[in-house]
Amino acid sequence: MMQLIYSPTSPYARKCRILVRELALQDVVTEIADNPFEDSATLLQANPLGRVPCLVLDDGQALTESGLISAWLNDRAATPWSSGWDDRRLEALGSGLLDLAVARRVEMVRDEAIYSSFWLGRRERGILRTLDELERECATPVEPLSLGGLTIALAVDYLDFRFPECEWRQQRPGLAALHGAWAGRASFAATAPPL
Ligand SMILES: N[C@@H](CCC(=O)N[C@@H](CS)C(=O)NCC(=O)O)C(=O)O
Repeated sequence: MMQLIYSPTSPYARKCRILVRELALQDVVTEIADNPFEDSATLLQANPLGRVPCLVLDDGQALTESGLISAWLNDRAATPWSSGWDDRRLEALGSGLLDLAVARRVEMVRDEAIYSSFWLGRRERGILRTLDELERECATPVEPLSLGGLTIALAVDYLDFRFPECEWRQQRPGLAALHGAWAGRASFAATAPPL
């Protein structure tokens, strides 16, 4: 049985947990909850980076990075999602949006004395530019059940989770529709971060 080490608030880990459910891999992947900031022996032994998600394979090898784990899981599914270069391009943009949102959050929870308005502003501008670009991409509807579609939906959902004041839906009906398609799915609800 493969082991997926995750934390309940990690959007990167959530992507892998959703794939386990959507691709019907629950019989071959078991989930192990962990808090990466506690540096548990289980996590550090599997992943020297000290980050989640981490997928420990049956032979003991471990995969890090949500994109790699997702591609691995998709390859093992009986009915994989189709994923070409265009989807990978969108997946990378969605992952980048997530990276900016997580970096903005990290900057915000620092002690105010060392908090950087330069980095905060830089992250915010990047988030807005990427949201606008993704909205243009949605002019041709993005397939929700794709690695790109899922990653984008998770990135905007993370904005709702950490920055509820962010009105990303305004003027972005395409992105709102993509998020809406995921919001109604059982796998999305089952993996939602705790409030
Ligand atoms: N690029 C990585 C990012 C993973 C990541 O940053 N995970 C966070 C949780 S959201 C973590 O484990 N942070 C602990 C740390 O950075 O020390 C991926 O796609 O898996």
